[in-house]
Amino acid sequence: MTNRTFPQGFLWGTATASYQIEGAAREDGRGESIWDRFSQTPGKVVNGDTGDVACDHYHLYKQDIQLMKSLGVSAYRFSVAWPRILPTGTGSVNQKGIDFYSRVIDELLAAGIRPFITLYHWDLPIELHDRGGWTNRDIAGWFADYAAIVARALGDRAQDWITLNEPWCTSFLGYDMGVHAPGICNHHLAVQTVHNTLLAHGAGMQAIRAASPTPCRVGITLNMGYNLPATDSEADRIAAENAVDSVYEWFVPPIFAGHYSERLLSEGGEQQPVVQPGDMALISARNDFLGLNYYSPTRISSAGGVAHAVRNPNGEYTEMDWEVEPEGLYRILLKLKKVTKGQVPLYITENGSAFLDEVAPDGAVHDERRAAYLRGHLSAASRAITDGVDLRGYFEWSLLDNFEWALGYTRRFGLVRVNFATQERLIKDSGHYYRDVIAANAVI
Ligand code: IFM
Repeated sequence: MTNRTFPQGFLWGTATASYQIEGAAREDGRGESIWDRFSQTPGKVVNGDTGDVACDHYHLYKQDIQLMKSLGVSAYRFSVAWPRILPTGTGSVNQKGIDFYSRVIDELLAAGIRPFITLYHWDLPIELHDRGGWTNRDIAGWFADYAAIVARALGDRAQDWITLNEPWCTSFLGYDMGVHAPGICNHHLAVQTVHNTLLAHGAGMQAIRAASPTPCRVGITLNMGYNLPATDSEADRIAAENAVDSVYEWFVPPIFAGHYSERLLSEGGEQQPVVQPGDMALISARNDFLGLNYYSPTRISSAGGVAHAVRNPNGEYTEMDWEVEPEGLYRILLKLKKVTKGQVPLYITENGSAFLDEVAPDGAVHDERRAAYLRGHLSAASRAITDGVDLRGYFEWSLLDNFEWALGYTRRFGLVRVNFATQERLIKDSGHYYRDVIAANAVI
């Protein structure tokens, strides 16, 4: 393998999530989710946007899968909407919901694309929220029951499962900062939510393995950046090394070492998760892989004597105001290799960029910056593999422009442009670039 070529069998994927693309919010028995409620609450989402229609993928899934096939992707990461399967979160199953995902899987397999299913990408049934949502530890059981139903129904054809997407966001954006559904601002509840998401992950893994009719692999997806020094100074280097990375600290030690980070607990004062006997064993059960969502590093400065995050005055930033810096991806991959003792295969389950795309007079989208972002991050991934990281696949975020949560439709991440008025799709130049990368199995 040269430095730019990927191993044989490396998976080239794209990623999406149910609420961000499906639409059909009230169709075929789907129940209400916390994101339906949140987006319909005035002032919560830019322009009052909602996922009611989104990319209308619920109806256009065949076309979207054909688009993926034309790009040559070998894997697709998508999420199942809990309220399509169990409209009130627990109890009776909505067969039409199962049937939809069953059709998606059949279509994927016919196109030669391997499904990676995320069971929770933020659309919690509203009835479960009314029962305390993620702050209620019973959610571990509710989630495990739901996961078993899906694994039993689809596990004959899908073998790769991700329990939760970015539980840090569920916990802190949803329950501490209140900028995501359900929009609560209570740090103590957020800390307990961390623990409950971890419990749900452990219980979910058990349930999926027990219910799947075929052997399967189960993991979780965590969003992680990397603390890089703001300057070359020794003081900044030390400050960056010592700065807390909240996602890493809250989730990696419990899952891979069976305990919470001493540092977080000692800094947390009275804000501690309530842990019951047996919890940590459940949480730290074997993972078949770990999914990493990487977008950007954090720059740490020691100026003024206190380590703090700063902007990089020389950096390039995306429309999310996230710095473009592939070195952070390389470093976090190496760090994860070390912490998992090289024994847990890794997937990059999301990586991508939002830019202000325009359709040019020639009818194309010349998004050179997105293609350059991809090239830089794929080079970093390739370097990490050369340095011994067991990286098995890369899922670009995202296949389609879609509903970017509280920012509504104002940020476009897609390799494929979506005209939200007509639902027309148009492969951007970055999509063509990705197609060529896949064909070469190398960064080009
Ligand atoms: O759109 C989100 C996705 O749902 C989760 N990871 C980050 C993406 C970009 O913000």
